[in-house]
Amino acid sequence: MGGLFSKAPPPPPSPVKLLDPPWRKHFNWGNKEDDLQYVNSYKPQTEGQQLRILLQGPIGAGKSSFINSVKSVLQNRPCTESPVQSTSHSSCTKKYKAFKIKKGDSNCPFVLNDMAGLNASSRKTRQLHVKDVKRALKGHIKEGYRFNPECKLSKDDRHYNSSPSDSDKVHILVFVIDASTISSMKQENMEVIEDIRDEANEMEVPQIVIFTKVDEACPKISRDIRNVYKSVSLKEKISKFSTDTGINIDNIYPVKNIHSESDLKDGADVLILHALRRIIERGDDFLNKP
Ligand SMILES: Nc1nc2c(ncn2[C@@H]2O[C@H](COP(=O)(O)OP(=O)(O)OP(=O)(O)O)[C@@H](O)[C@H]2O)c(=O)[nH]1
Ligand SMILES: [Mg+2]
Repeated sequence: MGGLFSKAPPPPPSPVKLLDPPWRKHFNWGNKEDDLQYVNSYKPQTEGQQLRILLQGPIGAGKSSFINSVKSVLQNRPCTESPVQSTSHSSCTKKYKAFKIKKGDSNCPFVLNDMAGLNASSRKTRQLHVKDVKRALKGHIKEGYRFNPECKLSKDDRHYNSSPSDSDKVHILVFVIDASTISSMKQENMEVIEDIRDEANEMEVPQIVIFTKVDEACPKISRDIRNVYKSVSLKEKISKFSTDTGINIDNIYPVKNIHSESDLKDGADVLILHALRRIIERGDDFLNKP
């Protein structure tokens, strides 16, 4: 048996607890039908107006996957229309493209604009990226423009829209952030996000944050997506991001993007729809501002 000075065995690691009740008090897993009804019946006040949602975020954060997820949930089958990357060296999405969603014989009155992931490789590319985003926010970039990390869109380019309509302008900016790598996110990326926020704030364009890959960020969520608002580690990541950026925690929505038929049934669909509804509501508030 152990002598007087023998060491006691270390205590077993304490099991990671889940929060009970979940930290986001007013989230209801039963609201899917209500959110679906809101999104499907949404119509801007002005006839013919289009609500434009612009996605922004680091390379590989899941911007294109989020667009596919929205389409998957609204069409009730997995969709892979926006190309998704398999390596994370450079942005897979190179062109400015607005994704429409079919509704009966026409399209939903909102579009999701995909663009190249933010390029933080040098000070110059960071500044150019912010300038491109500013032009996108103002509606100056035409569909199909291929982003060039070496120069911003020139006013002489055939893709420069010199007289944007209200529908060409961006009404809500969505930052897409990878929850699984946020702890090691480069300071340069945070700085670009701040610069883009400054431009959006100047134009009073509202902003929302989507935290993707929550399944990879916490094993408890990987096991059951319904633990998303019970995970202590995810709550800490979201709170820290909110403090660092000044973005209110109520404007940050965790999601797992839809990749398969089963994601459409296990609760990932509920999170995507909830985030989409909030995006549309905030964008619509901006459209209706006096
Ligand atoms: N596990 C998991 N993987 C995801 C999720 N969202 C995206 N991914 C994966 O992350 C990788 C990058 O996703 P993309 O949608 O291409 O990211 P992006 O932001 O559009 O990237 P760029 O266009 O290159 O800037 C792909 O392999 C996706 O399958 C998620 O919620 N969970
Ligand atoms: Mg992409």
